[in-house]
Amino acid sequence: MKNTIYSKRRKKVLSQMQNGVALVPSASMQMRSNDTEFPFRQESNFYYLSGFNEPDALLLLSKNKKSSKTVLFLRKRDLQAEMWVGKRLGVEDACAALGVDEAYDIETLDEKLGELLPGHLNLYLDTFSSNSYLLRAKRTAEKLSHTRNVERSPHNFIHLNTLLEKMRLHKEPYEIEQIKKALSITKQAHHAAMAAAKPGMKEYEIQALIEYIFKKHGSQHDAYGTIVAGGNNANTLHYIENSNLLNAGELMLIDAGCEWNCYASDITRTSPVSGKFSKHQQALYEGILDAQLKIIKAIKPGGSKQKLQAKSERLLTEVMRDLGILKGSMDELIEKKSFKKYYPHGIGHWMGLDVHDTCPYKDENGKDILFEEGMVLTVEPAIYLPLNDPDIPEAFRGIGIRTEDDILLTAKGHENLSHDIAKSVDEVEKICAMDYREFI
Ligand SMILES: [Mn+2]
Repeated sequence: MKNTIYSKRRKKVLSQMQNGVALVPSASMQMRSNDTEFPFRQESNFYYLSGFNEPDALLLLSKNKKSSKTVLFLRKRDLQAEMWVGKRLGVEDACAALGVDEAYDIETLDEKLGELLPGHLNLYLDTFSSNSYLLRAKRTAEKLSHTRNVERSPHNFIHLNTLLEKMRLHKEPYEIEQIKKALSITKQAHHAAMAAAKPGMKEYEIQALIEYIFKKHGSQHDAYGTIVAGGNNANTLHYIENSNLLNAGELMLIDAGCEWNCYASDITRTSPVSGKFSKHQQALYEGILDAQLKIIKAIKPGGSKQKLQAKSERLLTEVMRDLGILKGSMDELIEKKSFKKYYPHGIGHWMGLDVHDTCPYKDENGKDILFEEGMVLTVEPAIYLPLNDPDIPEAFRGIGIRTEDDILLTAKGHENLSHDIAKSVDEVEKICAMDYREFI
């Protein structure tokens, strides 16, 4: 079943290729310090086409008039190395396990490329990458181009990512399932965090609880660096220090999501450290939430992220004007983009194998990509009001609020995949009053 998904995707890539060879390298282990390494995370495009989770591999798809085939280069079995760092699939079992036509030891790459590249015109690869396998393939292609007895060899470089990014934009049912599974764990973590937070705790204690729940439920990785930001720290957009105190009366912004089989979840919630929103916090929170609900409601096939952006700018400007944070007429505030000072980022992004999925927002003609069934995007309106900004009414200074959900485009509209993560003031305050152990 699993292999069917990947082999279907490989066939789809092949069907869009002219005469040529496509090369997709895996990730490799990265050194953290001296001889210790970062945890391994597979390269998304490689995983998308292979489902194979080992480092030091390369997928090759080739197509010419005569035939097309898929080839995987991977590490050979090595009992000594496997005793130290774990089992390898190995060359012998690769074809049966992964459904590729041929498999070879990655150490024979240069030699095999010398045989596999001739007879093809195009090389499909990440043209911007400095991946060592891709550089070696380019060198082999260059050498072949100087060899007179080879009838022809690849000399056109085509950016493969463009093709893959378009494919990844439309999620298959299997992919939606993985995102839903990731979200079911992320939900527990957010609820536990809301319930556990108390004045006097450190932000990293909440981070530890969130990441404990991710791991406890079998998530292999956090989809991105967890943000736990108390009070004014929420106004630092990518605050990952998480080392300050959570203070009574302040809000706590948490942006955290786990991965499931390399698929991301991306959720932000803002909750009161002491368990109850203050009047001003609630007014701002409900303004942003109301805007978010209206934006989500507008999501349906035919829409676009750019339209949602414009809608979010208007709605959040209204919120800030109503609360006296921005002053002036709506038209003037929109015209001058006054909202940018307190809402400086986009309304959302594609999500999938990457938390910020590398799918296009504009097509080849520069036109906005229109929403279609199967696309997944986040919706994350926010207002950040720094403590040291004298233009902001004093009661609102030091408050930063963001609310983020993951939305699936359906045939007629949308499905909020994270609809069951507490969000209204009542729901959030109810969770805050609970015992966090109920969510572990
Ligand atoms: Mn996001």
